[in-house]
Amino acid sequence: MATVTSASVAIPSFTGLKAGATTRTVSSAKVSVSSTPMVGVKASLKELGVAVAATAASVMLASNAMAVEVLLGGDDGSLAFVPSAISVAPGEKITFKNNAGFPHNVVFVEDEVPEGVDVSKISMPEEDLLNAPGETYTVSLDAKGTYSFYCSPHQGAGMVGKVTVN
Ligand SMILES: [Cu+2]
Repeated sequence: MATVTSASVAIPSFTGLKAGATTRTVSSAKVSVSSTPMVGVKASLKELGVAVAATAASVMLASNAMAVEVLLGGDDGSLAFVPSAISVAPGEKITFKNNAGFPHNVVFVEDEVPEGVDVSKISMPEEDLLNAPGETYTVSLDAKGTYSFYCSPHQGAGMVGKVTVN
């Protein structure tokens, strides 16, 4: 379901954590710790809903049918997914491409995906990173609904995004 096109590199500190705790436990802890600062980001994303919908529509028109590309890092050096909100059809390919400010990764939030979706099957491992320019991570989502995701190195800087499958 999810593929990384080229080798990614592990952060040594995370490798150490894995020895004493399961990956799932580490991941859950990170999500709950960061949930409070993310509230502001979510609110502002909602306010931008109209503009974001227009952006997503133009992205779909500009790219091949059944494929959407999201840049990791803005051309201006901003730590963001560009665009940060997209809409796709079930099964449509979403390709995240390293653009600037890397390393980046793509991790889906456990309690912010449709019910029954296993985030470990659609996320990159938190300790894996896309390090080189143009590296990609491609995923397709089958269950309809809204999914939240973030880049683990830059989540604190607001590098979060949303995809709606409909
Ligand atoms: Cu990032």
